[in-house]
Amino acid sequence: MILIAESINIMSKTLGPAMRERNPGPIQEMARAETEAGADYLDINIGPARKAGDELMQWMVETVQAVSDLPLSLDTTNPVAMEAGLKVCKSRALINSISLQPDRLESELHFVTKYNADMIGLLWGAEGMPRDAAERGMLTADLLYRASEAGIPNESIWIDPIASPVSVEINQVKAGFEFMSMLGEMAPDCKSTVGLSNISNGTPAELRPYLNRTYLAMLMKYGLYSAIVDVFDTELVSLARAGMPEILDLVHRMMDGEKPDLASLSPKELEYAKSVRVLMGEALYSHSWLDI
Ligand code: THG
Repeated sequence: MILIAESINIMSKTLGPAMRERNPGPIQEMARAETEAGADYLDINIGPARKAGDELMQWMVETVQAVSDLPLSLDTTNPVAMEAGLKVCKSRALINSISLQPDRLESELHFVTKYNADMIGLLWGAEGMPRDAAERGMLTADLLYRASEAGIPNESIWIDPIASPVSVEINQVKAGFEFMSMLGEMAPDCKSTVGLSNISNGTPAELRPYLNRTYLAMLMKYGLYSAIVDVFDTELVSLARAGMPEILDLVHRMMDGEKPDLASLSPKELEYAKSVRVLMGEALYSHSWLDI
C-alpha cells in the first residue's frame, strides 16, 4: 500500500499561515517528520489558491524537496498552480487530481503526458458527486476513455471514488465500497486511492483514528492501492503494511457476513468490530459508537 502523507495542508492551523507568509521552517519540519514516519509520497495541498497559486506551488515544491527526496502529490484545483509545481518536481509527480469537469479535462490531461506524471482520477462529474456505485462506474469508464485518447495508460491513473463522512451519509460510504469491489474487474490495470480522513470529518478529533483505521482495513479487502492518510497514526501505518493480519482477517470476515460474538473479542478487536458495523451501515453512527 502506497501511503500519501496528508498533513502539508493549507487548512492546517500552523502550516496555513506559514504558506501564506512563505515561512519555510514549519513546512520543512512537517515534510521531514512525514518522511521519517514512513510516507511514500508527500501531498502538498494548497487548496484553490486563486491568488498567486503558481508562485505558491512552485515555492512549496522547492521548499519540500530541499528536505525530502520523496515523490510529491500536488493537490490544488488551480491548473496554473498545478503546472508551476509540475515544472519543478524532481521525481515523477502525482497530479491530485483530475476530474470530469468538461471545461478543464482536456488541458489537465495534457499535463500527465507533458510532465510524465501519474494522476488521481477523482470521480466528480459534470453534475458533481456521483450518487451511487453505478454512477461511479460510468464516471470511471468516461475518464479512462478520455485519458486513453490523450495517450495516458490506465497504469498511470489512480481512481478516487471520493470518501464522504460517515456522520453525514452512510449510503455514500456503502456506494464507495460497492464501487471498489467492482473496480478490479472493470479496470484491472488501474490503481486506486482515497482521502481516508474524509470518512471521519465531523467526528471528535480523539475518535477519528478508529474510523480511519477501520475504513482502511475494509478498503484493503478490495485491494486498495494507496491512500492519503495521517502517517503519524502508527497503528494505521502498521495496518497498511500488513502488520496486523488478525485484525484484517476479522474485519474481512465481518464484511463477508460473519457475526462474531462480541464478548469473545479483545478490546482492540472490539474497536474494529464496532467500527465495521457503523461503516457497513449495520449500526447508526453517533459520537459514542465505541461505547455501545
Ligand atoms: N481525495 C483526494 N485528495 C484529497 C482528498 C480526497 N485531498 C484533501 C483531502 N481529501 C485529504 N487530505 C486531508 C488532510 C487533512 C485532513 C483531512 C484530509 C484533516 N485534518 C485535520 C482537520 O482538519 O481537523 C487536522 C488539520 C491540522 O493539521 O490542523 O482532517 O478525498 N484525491
